[in-house]
Amino acid sequence: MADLVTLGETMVAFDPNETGLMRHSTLYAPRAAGSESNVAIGLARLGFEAHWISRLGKDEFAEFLLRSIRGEGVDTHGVSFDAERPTGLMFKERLGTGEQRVYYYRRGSAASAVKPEDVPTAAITGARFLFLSGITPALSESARETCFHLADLAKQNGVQFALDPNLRRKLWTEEQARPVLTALARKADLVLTGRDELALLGPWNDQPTTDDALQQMAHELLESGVKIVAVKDGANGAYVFAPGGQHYTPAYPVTAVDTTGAGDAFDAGFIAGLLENLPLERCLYQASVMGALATTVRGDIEGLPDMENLRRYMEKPLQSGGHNR
Ligand code: KDG
Repeated sequence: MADLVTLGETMVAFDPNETGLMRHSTLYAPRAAGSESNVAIGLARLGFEAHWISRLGKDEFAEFLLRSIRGEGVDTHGVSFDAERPTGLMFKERLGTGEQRVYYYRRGSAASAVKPEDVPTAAITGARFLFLSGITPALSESARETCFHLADLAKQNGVQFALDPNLRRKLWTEEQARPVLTALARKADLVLTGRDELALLGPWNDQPTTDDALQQMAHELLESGVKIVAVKDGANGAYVFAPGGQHYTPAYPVTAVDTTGAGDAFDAGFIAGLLENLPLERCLYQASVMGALATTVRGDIEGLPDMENLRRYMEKPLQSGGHNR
């Protein structure tokens, strides 16, 4: 039985070796980039059984992604191949100011054509957790339909459904995203959201700028049937809300070099805590340590720890972002 099954698009991300406008970039490192495979890798590194389902083109990029993800110990047997459509790609641009931009080449990709029949039912019903991000329903009608189908399948079979809205403004607008994410969140047992994305999960127009507004929104989600709401607020820390109470943790001190993938690492850390039956406060702390560690290294997953190191960092926090001696 897989501890976690997830479905989503992973692209080859071309990461430039130098900073500056893309037009001047001559050297790129390819990396696997996909929120859902990041979560699966995060769990696999901690020793859990994670299964990633997707569609890839019949191309060399697909081979690169399979090798990268499988090489991390993630089960990829649910991946199917499309001879007509390519594997999605993205390019990163790292400006000298520290600003990062991404350019997607994923429209019409193999993964965007995913449909409910592509996912073996047993892969979902035999897992402890289903993880979906709000990126997948933004890819196409059939991808959206697949997300709702999987969420229903999870619910009917007692599989815990975890959702991260992961808003991607290059894929859809907030107006397009809100009804879809709100409906999907109503089916979730666990919502893992950025503070700035929380308002998209209900009929709220404004972001929760005050703690009262944050609590109010989280409680409304709990009243709608969600069992746990975890809220990520970057350097300001993170919160968890559940019917039994709420907790806050300050951000774990690290020197961040690349924040991409931090949210996925947080999700993996939190779900790992639930899989281990840790108290919610401990799940939150573990998640925040995972999220912080992911930022210490360039790339989405390169900074993710194994269980031994995660425990070490949890027991002995780094000194003000520096290194332990
Ligand atoms: O969370 C990091 C991912 O978002 C990124 O690596 C690629 O999944 C991705 C996306 O759709 O932007």
